[in-house]
Formats: sequence, structure tokens, C-alpha cells
Amino acid sequence: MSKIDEVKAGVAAGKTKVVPGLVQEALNEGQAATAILEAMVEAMGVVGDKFSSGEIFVPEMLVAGKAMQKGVEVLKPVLAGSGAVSLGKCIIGTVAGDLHDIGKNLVALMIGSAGFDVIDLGVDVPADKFIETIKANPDVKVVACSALLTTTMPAMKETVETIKASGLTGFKVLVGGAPITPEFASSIGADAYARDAGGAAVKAKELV
Ligand code: B1M
Repeated sequence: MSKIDEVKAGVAAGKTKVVPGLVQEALNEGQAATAILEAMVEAMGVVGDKFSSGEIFVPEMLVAGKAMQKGVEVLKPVLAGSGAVSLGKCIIGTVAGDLHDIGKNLVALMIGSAGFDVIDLGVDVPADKFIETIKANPDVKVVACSALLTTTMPAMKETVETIKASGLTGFKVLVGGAPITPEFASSIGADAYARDAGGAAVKAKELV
């Protein structure tokens, strides 16, 4: 089994203690950080499929998520850029009712690497919290909302609509997450949509 396959298997099995070492070994072998990250994302896909088919349950999904987060910690210094240029502030959060943060954290990492100062509000962020943070940071350039559940798409709609109706200006709203489509993004009034973390960084730069 290749080192990358070992990382993938370790994440899927939720081996939180073993994964960081495997990721480091894969890096030492000369594997690209992006390829290792891709393998971990694929592992989460396997975990999601097993959850859907009833083969595993929430605790296994949770521990796999933790294993991925531990692996990402090792990749962070390699994935993160110099951050020498400042493009302004970006407020990011996962919308109300949604506890998924692995993808949001990757988006925050890539947007930060692109040169933004990231204010991460975490998960389960109500629309009011976004508004409060925008008011406290009137120079914010991008507000980024993530949602991972079809059931929290209405919360994303409410968040974007509340931000747009607030009359606050000077920034753009970027949305994304597995169930979000470009059509949904434009239907709720978002300024931009990105499919993945790399795309979110590119889009955020285009928006300023
Ligand atoms: Co959850 N979960 N989960 N889960 N979970 C999914 C999302 C699911 C698809 C699994 C499945 O059934 N196959 C399913 C959603 C189904 C649906 O809505 N149609 C699901 C479910 C049902 C649930 C619960 C309801 C389960 C339950 O309790 N019965 C529950 C909900 C809890 C809640 O939020 N209220 C739940 C809970 C959890 C855990 C807490 C156990 C854990 C999360 C741990 C954590 O995040 N810290 C978890 C996990 C790990 C998953 C899966 C397995 C993996 C998610 C992940 O991290 N993927 C997931 C299955 C899957 O994804 N295939 C699943 C890797 C990550 C890098 O990808 O997050 O998609 P992703 O992020 C990508 C893009 O989406 C995009 O870029 C990222 C990186 O490239 N992106 C953006 C994300 N945000 C963006 C923002 C942008 C732009 C791009 O701009 C701002």
C-alpha cells in the first residue's frame, strides 16, 4: 500500500493518533500536500457513503473527521502561503444548525493563504452573528458562508438575505459547501459561489 493510500485508510478508519505521522511520512517521501489532502477528502467520501448505507454511524463519522483534522494540521504549514500581501478581512462561518467545519476550515486556510485576514466565527453561526461581526469590522471585504447539509440550505438563504437586507455595504458574499450549487447561490442573492477551497480563494481574490 502506498503512503497516500495508508493516509486515506487511516482517515477512513478514524485513526487520529496514526494519521499525523502518516501524513508527515508522505510529505517526507515527496508527495504533494495537495495530493495528500485530496486523499483525505476521498476518505471522507468513503465515510459518507458508509454512513448513508448504514454500515457506520455518527461516532465513526465524527472520529474520521477528527483524524482528517489532525492530518490537515500537519499539512497547514505547507499549504499556507507567506501571507505577505494583505487583501483585507474575510469573515467566515458555517451557517446556523450546521456543525460541519472541516471544509470551512480548509476554505479559511486557503483564503488566509491568499492574503486575507480571516475572522473565523466557527460553526452553527446565526445570521445575527454575521451581522454583528460585519458591523464590528466595517472594512471587511468578503463574507463567506458554508453549509454542508441540505437541511441547512434555508439557514444559508436566511443568512445571505439578512446580510443583504441590512443595508451594510463594502463587501461581497461568497457561499459554498457540498449541497450548494451556483444556481442556489444566485437564487439567494449571494455575490459568488465556489465549489472547493482552492476555488474559494480564487473567487475571494476576484471579488476585491
Ligand atoms: Co455529517 N453529513 N452529519 N458529520 N458528514 C454529511 C455532510 C453527509 C453527506 C453524510 C452522508 O449522509 N453521506 C450527510 C448530509 C446529507 C445531506 O444533507 N443531504 C451528513 C449528515 C446527514 C449528518 C448528520 C445529520 C448525521 C446525524 O446526526 N444523523 C449530522 C448533522 C450535524 C449538524 O451539522 N447539525 C452530521 C454530523 C457529522 C459529524 C459531526 C459527525 C461530522 C462533522 C465533523 C466536523 O466537520 N468537524 C460529519 C462528517 C465528518 C461528515 C462527512 C462524512 C464528511 C464531511 C467532510 O468533512 N468532508 C460528510 C460526507 C461527505 O462529505 N462525503 C457528512 C470533507 C471536506 C473537506 O469536504 O466539507 O464538502 P466539504 O468541504 C469542501 C466543499 O464542500 C467546499 O470546499 C471544501 C474543501 O474543498 N466548501 C466550500 C465547503 N464550504 C465552503 C464554503 C465556500 C466555498 C466552498 O465558500 C464560502
